[in-house]
Amino acid sequence: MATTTLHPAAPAYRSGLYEWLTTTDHKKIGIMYLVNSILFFLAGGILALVVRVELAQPGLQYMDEAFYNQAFTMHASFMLFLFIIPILAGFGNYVVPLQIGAPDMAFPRINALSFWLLPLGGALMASGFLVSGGAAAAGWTEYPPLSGAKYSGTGTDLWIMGLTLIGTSSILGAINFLVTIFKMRAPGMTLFRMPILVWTVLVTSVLVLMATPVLTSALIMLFIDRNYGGNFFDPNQGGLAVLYQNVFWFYSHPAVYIMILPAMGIISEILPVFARKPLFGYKAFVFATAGIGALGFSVWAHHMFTTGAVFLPFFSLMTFLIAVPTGVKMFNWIATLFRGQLTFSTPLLFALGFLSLFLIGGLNGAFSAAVPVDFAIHDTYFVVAHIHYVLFGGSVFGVFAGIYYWFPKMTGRMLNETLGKIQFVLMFIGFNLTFFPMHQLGLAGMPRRIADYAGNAGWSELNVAATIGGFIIALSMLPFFWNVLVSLRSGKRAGDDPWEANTLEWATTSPPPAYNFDHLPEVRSERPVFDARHGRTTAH
Ligand code: HAS
Ligand code: CU
Repeated sequence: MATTTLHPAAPAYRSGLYEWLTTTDHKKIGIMYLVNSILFFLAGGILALVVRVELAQPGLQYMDEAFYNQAFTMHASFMLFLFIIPILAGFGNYVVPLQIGAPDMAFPRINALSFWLLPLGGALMASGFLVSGGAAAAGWTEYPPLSGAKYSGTGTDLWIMGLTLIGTSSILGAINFLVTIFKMRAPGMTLFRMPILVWTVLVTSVLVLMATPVLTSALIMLFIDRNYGGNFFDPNQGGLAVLYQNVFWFYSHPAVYIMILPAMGIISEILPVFARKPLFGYKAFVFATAGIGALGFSVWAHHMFTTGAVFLPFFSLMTFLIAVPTGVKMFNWIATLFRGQLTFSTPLLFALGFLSLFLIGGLNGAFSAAVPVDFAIHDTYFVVAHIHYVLFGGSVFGVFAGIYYWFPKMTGRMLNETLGKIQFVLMFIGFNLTFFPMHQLGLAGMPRRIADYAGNAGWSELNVAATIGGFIIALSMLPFFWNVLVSLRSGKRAGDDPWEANTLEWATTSPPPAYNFDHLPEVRSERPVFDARHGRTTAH
């Protein structure tokens, strides 16, 4: 087998805390992304429990409305901006250079900067809890006038500054991914031989590059309005409140695909390995991903149907259209599983969880694309059900699938399968108990973002169920953390390629050396490691 030799002399290895704080190694940075994101997942989860405890019964029991508003605002802000987006970037960081046979990211120091902006931005945002008036409280969308100077305090300024840093981190990361993917692929790794995860990170990076600066501009306008007497969004001074919504959603709708595409990439890596088949319809999958990315810029106003300020037929049609490429992917995933030799290891279970739950979330999104339906469910718990089925059922299940899949590569140790399955079952049950009833609550008219509701509204039982479910989800994290701790010390040795997988990261040691590969197998298809294992050397 022909091989390509890369960086035979890796630099001397420093150890300890100093190494982590100063590293520019994409693998260490990737792991720091994951750890930082999981910490914010915990913080966001605690805030979610605060919200669920308050909502379990009618009346106000444990807090006032002002604190409740901070709790759900910071819950969503942590989960979206400091957990899901960065953890997917973390997987990209760790896995993409390995999968394309590169020694590191194109700009390793900028990569380190992208990471360090995250804890900094997160700390700024979270410090709102310490100032008088408390943290940001106008919802994760921070619509004016609620987020204007009249109705909110320093916490909102801290939120704006924190999010600007987080956005900068995303933009720098996107440039880094794009240059890495276009310029640093190993010999033979043509674009159409790249693993699907790399494709999803590529399209996601384009979305970040085009959308995130627009968010930054919305934040800067809001900041000017709040602090320097700008009147961008104040109708009394000739401004326009819906301008903020337009600019915000021009970012935030593409952002929901920033939050799902890499998770789709993760499960597209996992399903073929555990079904022992190639991914069905590789090229269709690539074009569907690009199609979702492109269409993603023409649907933002489905968040503003009820404002009366957008052209309904156009945005409704485009929103329906975006279900088509996603449907193509659904078909491909199911066809990949069809007649495969399935091994029900934990990564596959989480990937199947993704498939079933994202399907529900996607479909109820498609319901909301119908304008009359949206008028009925807008700002109700139905939307809360939708966002959790796509973001938790989709992205978070995808993230855990990825953790169980790549943990052996990152650490050299396997995670325990029994504990993994216990986590999956608890999380799956807890998730559905929490969020399925929210469809019904929404249809029964329960608004989102309220701390209190009438006892005779008929919403009490379903709210109790949702709160119990929330605690089961929290419980499901215990076997996970236990599993990670025990496995790090004494987990079974993984070897280079424990899953008999297809892509290049499995062709090096676990964990890989500083510059990733001593030599690379020849790349003649999108499954180079499979080819090497089966002695295939001819192109197909
Ligand atoms: Fe969404 C609101 C529509 C995907 C996240 N979404 C949100 C919010 C978030 C979010 C966070 O049109 C709330 C923001 C807030 O705080 O206010 N969403 C869609 C549609 C899709 C979709 C059509 N959303 C996502 C993903 C997210 C995400 C992915 C994050 C990861 N969403 C909406 C709408 C609202 C909304 C309205 C506003 C609601 C309101 O009033 O506030 C699609 O991308 C989903 C496509 C996937 C599928 C499933 C698989 C496809 C198959 C093919 C066949 C299906 C067809 C459709 C042909 C559809 C199997 C059949 C049609 C039927 C009606 C059954
Ligand atoms: Cu949207």
